[in-house]
Amino acid sequence: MARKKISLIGGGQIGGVLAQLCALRELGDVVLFDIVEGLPQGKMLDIAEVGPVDRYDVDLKGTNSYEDIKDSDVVIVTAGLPRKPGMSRDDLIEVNSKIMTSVAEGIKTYAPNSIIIVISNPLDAMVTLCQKITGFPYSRVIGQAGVLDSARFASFIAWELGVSVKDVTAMTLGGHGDDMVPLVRYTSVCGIPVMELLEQKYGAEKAKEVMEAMVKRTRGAGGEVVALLKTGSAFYSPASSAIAMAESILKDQKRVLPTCCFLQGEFGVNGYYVGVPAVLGDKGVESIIQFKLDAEEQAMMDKSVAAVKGLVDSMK
Ligand code: TXD
Repeated sequence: MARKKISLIGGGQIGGVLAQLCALRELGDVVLFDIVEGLPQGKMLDIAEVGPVDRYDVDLKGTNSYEDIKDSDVVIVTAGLPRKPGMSRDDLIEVNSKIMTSVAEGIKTYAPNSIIIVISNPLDAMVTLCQKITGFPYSRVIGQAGVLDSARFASFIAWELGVSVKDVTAMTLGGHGDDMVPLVRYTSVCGIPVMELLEQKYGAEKAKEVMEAMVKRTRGAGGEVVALLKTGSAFYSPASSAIAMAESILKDQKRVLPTCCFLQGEFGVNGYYVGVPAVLGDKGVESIIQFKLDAEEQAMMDKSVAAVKGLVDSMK
């Protein structure tokens, strides 16, 4: 079997961690592209030189030339500016749209058969733009947000209940913005609905308050990290989250992961990229998992989708 090839567009904070994770897991050969001369070459040399210690053996190349991404199976895009304290993700749209336009053209020309995972913000708008410019099928252009948003929600629940983060399953839907939809009803600890456990601990009324606080913290979790770092945004967690998606695609694992997907009627959304659970395999999005939302959940979803629409329509 030929080795897989992963190209990473953007060699900044997230790009560097992505490259290291690809190497550590030997997902395939890796190309790191950036417009800054020397940056991707330096990072890849640094990661390559520790292969004998970490015991990975893959080809790692840093480049400033799109030609090097040819024959990629998966391309992960982080090119674009991150937030600074006080900024919303949407404030990045103008500058990152220009960057995404050139990146998507590069991928279209040199890696026309690849599956693209976009990470750059504002996420839902950048995925939309990337699909539009490449013209790739919707199933081959997706975005990472939900794996991370769900992991943040699961972390808060585990810390609150004093249980292992490994045993919490949580899910968020919707856009990657302040209106994202953490789905309390489908969140569980080892299969037990989370509200049942919180009610045992606190009684019904306080349990509701505690959950509301965790939902709020999840919605603002990206900003919480930005406020602490002051110079940029989260990078370890978005990288790991995108790698889970890439691995499911490269190994055809068919994992069900919250993914920013193009919807055509699912959850009442038509013609927009929004976060929903999807089966990820070697064809990209192989199916979207649908289920019933109650009235309150649907209202939150509609609000989140309205925010995505507003932003995406502003690009037209
Ligand atoms: O979960 C999520 N989706 C996210 C997204 C979570 C956190 C941060 N997220 C967003 O990812 C963030 O708001 C940014 O838009 C991207 C990348 O974040 P990162 O922290 O990696 O930003 P850096 O360190 O500034 O790196 C960006 C790199 C930098 O090296 C630039 O030189 C490069 O992008 N860049 C380009 N690369 C290729 N082509 C072009 N045109 C280009 N312009 C800049």
